[in-house]
Amino acid sequence: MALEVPWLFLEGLDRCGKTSQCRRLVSYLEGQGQSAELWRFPDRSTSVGKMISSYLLNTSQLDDRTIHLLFSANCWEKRSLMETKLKSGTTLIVDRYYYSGVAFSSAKGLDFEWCKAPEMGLLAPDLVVFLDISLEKAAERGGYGGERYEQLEFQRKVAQNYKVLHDASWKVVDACQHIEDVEKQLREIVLESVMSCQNGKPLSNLWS
Ligand code: Z5A
Repeated sequence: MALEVPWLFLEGLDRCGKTSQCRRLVSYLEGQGQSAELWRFPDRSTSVGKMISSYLLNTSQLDDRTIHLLFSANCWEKRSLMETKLKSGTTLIVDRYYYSGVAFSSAKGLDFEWCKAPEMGLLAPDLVVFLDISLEKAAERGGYGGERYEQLEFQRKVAQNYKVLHDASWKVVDACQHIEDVEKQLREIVLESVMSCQNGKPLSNLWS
């Protein structure tokens, strides 16, 4: 199946600016006459997403492996819609996806390979963009709220895991720049990706 639209996801530490930049990218693409949608994981609107949300808000407790599998299930329950959207020509700009699962769960001591296993077969993106920010800079952006993972020491471990997961295919953008400069760089990256998808690109699966 030939695919003519690119899709990508943004990763990074809490407060790196993913949500702001995903919104801006979608508006930009729509302004260019393209069909584009913003997705985010976790998607807290589904029944699985509600369990995740309550865990993140500290109103329920779950075993580390259980919550990891729920994050994974949250991606799986959206997989077929994702495929339908992409095949119908809608570019998806996704705020977090599977790398968050590995980076956050393994920060609790879970094995990387164990964390990756349930994600095998999810759709692989055309592009992973990592918004790079130091812990100190991120903390300056309003501080952390009350959610479970919003703690400096935990975020430090997550940052180390992202370094291990990082590979040459990732595009890294300095997220400490002015918000407009980050946006400009992201637009360039996305346009490059649109060009490289012009002759069609098959959908592929993760970790295959
Ligand atoms: N998680 C997991 O464990 N396993 C998984 O599989 C998945 C996720 C998918 C909830 O995610 C948690 O789920 C998350 C990982 C875990 N835990 N943490 N930490 P979430 O999506 O609900 O929350 P978040 O991803 O951490 O994002 P956030 O707090 O919404 O931050 P953000 O999207 O990166 O940033 P933002 O909202 O765009 O910006 C934050 C502030 O900075 C805001 O005031 C902006 O105006 C400001 N900002 C943005 N860019 C700039 C620049 N360039 N300069 C100055 N200020 C800026």
